[in-house]
Amino acid sequence: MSELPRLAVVGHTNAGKTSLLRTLTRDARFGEVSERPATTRHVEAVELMADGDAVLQLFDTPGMEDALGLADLMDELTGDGKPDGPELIERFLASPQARGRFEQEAKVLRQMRASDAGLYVIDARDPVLAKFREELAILSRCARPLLPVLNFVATPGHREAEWREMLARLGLHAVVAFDSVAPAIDGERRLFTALGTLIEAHRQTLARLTESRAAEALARVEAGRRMIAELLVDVAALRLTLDDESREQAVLVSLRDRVRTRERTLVASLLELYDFGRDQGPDEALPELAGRWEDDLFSAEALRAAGVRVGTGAAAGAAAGMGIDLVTGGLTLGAAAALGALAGGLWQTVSHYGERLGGKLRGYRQLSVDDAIVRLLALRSQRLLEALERRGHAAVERVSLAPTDESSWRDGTLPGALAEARIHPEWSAIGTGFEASAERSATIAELSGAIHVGRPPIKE
Ligand SMILES: Nc1nc2c(ncn2[C@@H]2O[C@H](COP(=O)(O)OP(=O)(O)O)[C@@H](O)[C@H]2O)c(=O)[nH]1
Ligand SMILES: [Mg+2]
Repeated sequence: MSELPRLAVVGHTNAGKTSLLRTLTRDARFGEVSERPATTRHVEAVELMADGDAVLQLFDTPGMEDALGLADLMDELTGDGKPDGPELIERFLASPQARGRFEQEAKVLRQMRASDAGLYVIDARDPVLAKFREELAILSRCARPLLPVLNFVATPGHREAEWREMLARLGLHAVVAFDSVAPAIDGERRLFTALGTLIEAHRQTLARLTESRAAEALARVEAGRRMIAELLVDVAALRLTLDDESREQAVLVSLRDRVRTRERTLVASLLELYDFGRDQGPDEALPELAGRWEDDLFSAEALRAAGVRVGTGAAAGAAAGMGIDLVTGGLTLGAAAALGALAGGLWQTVSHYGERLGGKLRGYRQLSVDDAIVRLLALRSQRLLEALERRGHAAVERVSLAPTDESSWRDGTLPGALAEARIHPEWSAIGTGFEASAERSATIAELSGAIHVGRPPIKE
C-alpha cells in the first residue's frame, strides 16, 4: 500500500488551525484551542478515516509568529550562493536560530518539508498585511503545494475578497473558504477536491475520502430523522391506564416523566450521533440551545414559544395528558376529539380498541399525550438536528440557527403515521407492554420522511 498523503496545517498564530482540525476530525477535544497566541507548541498528528481505513494524515503545527524576522534571517543565510527554496530552508533548519528564536517556525517548516502539501489557514477578518506575504513566501520555499483556507468567513466583516486578490497575486489560485465553526454543508467536498488537484498523486485517495465522508453525513442525518420519528411514535403511542380515579395525579406525573426522560434520551443520542458531547451536557455542546431543555415540555409557555397552536378545549392543563375514556371497550366522543387525527376513522378505531384491549379495560380510563405536545417535541428535536448539522466541532460559542420548515409541525395536519401510532399502545417503548414489530419500524421509517432538516441533498 502506498504511503498516506500527509498534510501540514500551517498559518499565523490564532488563524484557526487547531479549530479546522477539530472540525475535520469531528473531535471537539482535539488539541488545545485558545484566543491566546501560541497555544499549539508542538506538531500533533491525526488521521482521517474512510470506511475504516486511515487515508490521510494531518499535522497541526504551531503558529508562525515572526515571519518578518525570519525573512531577514533567510536573506542573511542566502549569501552569495543563490540557493533554491528547499536549500535555503535546509540552511535555516541547520542554523542555531532554528533551535533558538525561530524554534516554532522551524517546526512548521520541517513539517512542511515532510508533507505532501500544506493547508494555509487564514483568519479572513485580518487585514492583508505584509507579514502574511512574508509568511507565504517562506512557506513556498518548501516547494510544496499550498492551499489557502479562508477561515472565519461566517463572521461579519471578513475580507474574503481582499484575501483572494492578494493570494492570486502570489500565484495561489486554488483557495477554499471553510469556516471551522459554521462550515458550509459542501465545505469538506470543496476542500478535498481542491487538494486533489494540488496533489495529483493522491487525487483518488482524496476522492475516496470525500465520498465516504459524504455518505457518512447522509447516513447520519437519516439516522437522526429516524431517532426523532421513533421518539414521536413512542410518545404518540403512549397510554397509561388509570385503574383508580384517586391515582389520576400520580399517573399523570408518571406519563409526563416518561415523556421528558424520552426526550432527554433523544438529545443524548443525537449528540452522540454527531460526535458531540461525549462528556458534555447538551447545554455545553450546544450553547445556542442552552436552557431549551429546561423549558418544561408540558407548560403552555413552551407551546406558545414554539408557536404551537393548542386546539380549542385543550387548555394548558389538558395538554398535559389527555384522558381517554374507554367505556365498554369504546371511546367516548370527548376522547375522539382528543384523537383529532383519528376523527375520520373513529369507528374503525373503536373496533380496533375493542379487539386489542378486549374486555380487560372496560370502564377504565387511559391517559395519553396530547397532539400539541407531540408537535412541540417534533419542533424541538428538529431544531436540535438542524443545529447539529450546521455546527463545526470547533464551535465554542453561539451559532445562529437557520429556521427549518416548521409550519407543518406547528399547525398543519399531523402525519398519518402518528395517527397509526395512536392506536398501537404496544408501539411505545416508554409504555407498558412494548412490542417491537415490523409494522412499528415501517411506521417510524415513514414518519422520518416528515422530519425536516434544511440540508440540501448531496450532489453527485
Ligand atoms: N467564530 C469563529 N471562531 C473561530 C474560528 N476558527 C477559530 N476560531 C477561534 O479562534 C481562536 C483561535 O483558534 P485556534 O484554532 O486555537 O487557532 P490556531 O492558533 O491557529 O490553532 C479560538 O478562540 C477559536 O475558538 C471560526 O471559523 N469562527
Ligand atoms: Mg493551534
